[in-house]
Amino acid sequence: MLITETAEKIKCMEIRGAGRIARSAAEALRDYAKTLRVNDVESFRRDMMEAAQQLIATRPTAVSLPNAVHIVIAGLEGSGTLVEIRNDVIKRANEFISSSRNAVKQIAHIGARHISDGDTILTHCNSEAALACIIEAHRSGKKISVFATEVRPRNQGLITIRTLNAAGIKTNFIVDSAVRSFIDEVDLVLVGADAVTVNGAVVNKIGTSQVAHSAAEARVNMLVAAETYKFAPRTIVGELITIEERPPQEVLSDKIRSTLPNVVVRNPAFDVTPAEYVDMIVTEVGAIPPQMAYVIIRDYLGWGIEEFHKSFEINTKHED
Ligand code: RUB
Repeated sequence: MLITETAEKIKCMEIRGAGRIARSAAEALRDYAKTLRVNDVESFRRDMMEAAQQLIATRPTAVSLPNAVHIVIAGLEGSGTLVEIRNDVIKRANEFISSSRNAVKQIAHIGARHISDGDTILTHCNSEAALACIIEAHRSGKKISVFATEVRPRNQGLITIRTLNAAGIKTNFIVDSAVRSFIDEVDLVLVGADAVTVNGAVVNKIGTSQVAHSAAEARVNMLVAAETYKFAPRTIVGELITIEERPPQEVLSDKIRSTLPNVVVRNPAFDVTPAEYVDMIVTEVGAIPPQMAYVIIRDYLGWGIEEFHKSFEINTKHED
């Protein structure tokens, strides 16, 4: 798929969910690298960098997107011929795509071990990683049932209930505001993530923090399923995750809004759940307490102390 086409599909959410967004960006860069007609390394680098920027700019919250893009283009600055550099991008993209798929499978096995026979699980939004854990627990013979939220305004809950229904898992479909009413019937909350910060805060679909709050009040454990490439390296240097605010038309039509001149619709797509509300984050390399997020960033995303210093210098320069 061409870069612009992929970028448009990510923006309008035809391609959505942090893992899928990351893989489709890697695929787009790979296909672009294959077909890019240039005669020299410099032009190849320039065009690839532009494509990378275009993809990263589509949605600001899912850290999986810039992480995937950086993994794919990491070899661009190295030395080599045009053929070598082109092949390097293609190889890295293919490696990322297959390791991302494997990560979800691995998370499913690890996450399923944290689900007990007889559990009722509440999930919010539509997370491939969270659903993989639930489906794996069901597949391994555990009798489980699910509460799935509607997820206003884009109704991702519908995708979730279709998947659970197809897997033969008993599911209760509830409106977002009914979470607290049903939380006493729930044994475990399990959601995905768009980003995990260095201090273990989880950024996920708007409403997740309310779910987490209800779970904490009712002493229900909260698990987050997140591949390591959803951890946000730049939060080490204090960078905040940008919360995407989407168009008001997703919430209220222009026709209705035009009759309400004093009303402003706010439509943030994500919110932040502090680490204290999260019991465990299930990654492909193991289930960790949120306080261990730094270890993932350092050991699995390769953000050593040099990167930290480089970024710190850049940040300080910006402040001057
Ligand atoms: C999707 C969302 C999902 C995470 C994790 O939001 O919040 O919970 O992206 O999903 P949107 P996955 O629908 O706005 O993209 O586990 O599939 O990566």
